[in-house]
Amino acid sequence: MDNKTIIVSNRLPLQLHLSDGQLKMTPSVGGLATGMESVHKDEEGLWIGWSGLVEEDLDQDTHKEIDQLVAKENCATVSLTQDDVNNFYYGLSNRTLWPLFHYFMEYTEFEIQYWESYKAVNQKFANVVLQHIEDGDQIWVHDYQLLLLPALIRQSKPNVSIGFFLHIPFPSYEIFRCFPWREELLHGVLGADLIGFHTYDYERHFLSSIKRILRLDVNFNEIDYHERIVKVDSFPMGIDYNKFHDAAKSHRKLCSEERSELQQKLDEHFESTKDTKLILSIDRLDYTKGIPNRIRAFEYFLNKYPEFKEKVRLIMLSVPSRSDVPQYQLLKKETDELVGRINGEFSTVNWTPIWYFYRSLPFDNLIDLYSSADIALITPIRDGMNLVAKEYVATRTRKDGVLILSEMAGASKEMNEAILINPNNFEQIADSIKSAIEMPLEQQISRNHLLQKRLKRYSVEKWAQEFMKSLNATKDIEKVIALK
Ligand code: GDG
Repeated sequence: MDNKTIIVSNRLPLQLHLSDGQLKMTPSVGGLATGMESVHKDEEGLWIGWSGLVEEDLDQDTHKEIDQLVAKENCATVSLTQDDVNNFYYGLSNRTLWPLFHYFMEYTEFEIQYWESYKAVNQKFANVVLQHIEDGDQIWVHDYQLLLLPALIRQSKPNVSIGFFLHIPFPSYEIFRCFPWREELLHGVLGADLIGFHTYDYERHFLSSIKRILRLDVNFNEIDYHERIVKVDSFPMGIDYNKFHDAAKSHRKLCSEERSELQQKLDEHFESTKDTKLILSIDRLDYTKGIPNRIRAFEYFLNKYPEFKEKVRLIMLSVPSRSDVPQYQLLKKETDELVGRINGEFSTVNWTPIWYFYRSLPFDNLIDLYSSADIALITPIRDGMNLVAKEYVATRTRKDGVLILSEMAGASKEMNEAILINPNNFEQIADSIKSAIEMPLEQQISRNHLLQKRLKRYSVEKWAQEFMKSLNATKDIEKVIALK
């Protein structure tokens, strides 16, 4: 039998819901799920992850039903208890590693029970992987929830090839060194043959921690580790360019009856206020995304350039996220208050400066928003990559529109033609909004032309292929070492 590829991530590329004892399955819409499609579509391939349901809510029959349902999609589940979810997922993953790796030291909690649970849950993932794995298989592990998994797999199966990709930033040594179990975490990920990051900077920070904490020899981007070579590289994640571009194109052609309710509302808005520019932001409601900063910068813009009152509107889609974590609840409150205060202060009979949606929208509505916006204002304080910036550009079928993007997002490294800003500099953001509104059409087109060309070439499928190609190449390095 041919060697197979096993993908492992915290969540599966499908969502399971249990309502009134009935099990429902829907595909995930996220970038990871679409990106990995090309790797996963292989008949022999397998995707392992948590179903999103906790053991306490499932009886034996439902367990079986879940296994059968997901098996049809070439998936297998890791079963988690409520306690695992509290300590591993909401605990070490989202109250420790997430804030720490995004430089939010003040939000970072170092709790021993979180760490114990993180180790135990990584072991649960390893146990499921080990049930399915055979010598010669390749495994691609994803993200910060599973940093210990590569070493746990390698201990039992030294002859498989393991890749690891981190979707969030890897912080500088000075930040990473604060993590109490830093050596164990690094040894965990070094179980992989290939470790990938979105940008060269994250790669550099990782290698610096490897050298300074573990005192290992690093030769350019290769780590000499227990008679193995571990390769480290950057693979900036792309998007499914054609999916976004084509959706926006066919969307434009829809007749008025076929247009979604949101699009009709947007159409009405444009009919009544022809000169009003629409500025869009889309993100999960997360403190890393710089949402309050963005709203304050918009307020600053309205005060600094009052001639744009009634001529511009900020439309913000904030997708609910991790609402069990206190900082997310506080952020929700702060955002509601800021939007309320600014709308209260600036609104006129004909104009509300901010339209704010706190929900997730279907894909078609997302396309409505992307294609209606003159400007995208994306201002994270830290962001591993930021796919929204890329998706906005991909939907510009006429090549008009301006992207204002934080230089703290990994995406900024490949999107030099955007207006790059420091998310903490309100004055710069305000001036950028003005420049974006006034940017001549030819300049918008020439910038988007270059951006689109790059996004089309380095799509998410290409990203996955490049990673797998590089993982396969590590097998050749091993052969050379064995010959020596
Ligand atoms: C992490 C890292 C890195 C958003 N709202 C809706 C919706 N979305 C989709 C977007 C986009 C995705 O969710 C968000 O991706 P981002 O990259 O912007 O952000 P994170 O969720 O924080 O992702 C990030 C990423 O991993 C990949 O490595 O870029 O830095 O933090 O695809 O389109 N989709 C639908 N409805 C919505 O309301 N259907």
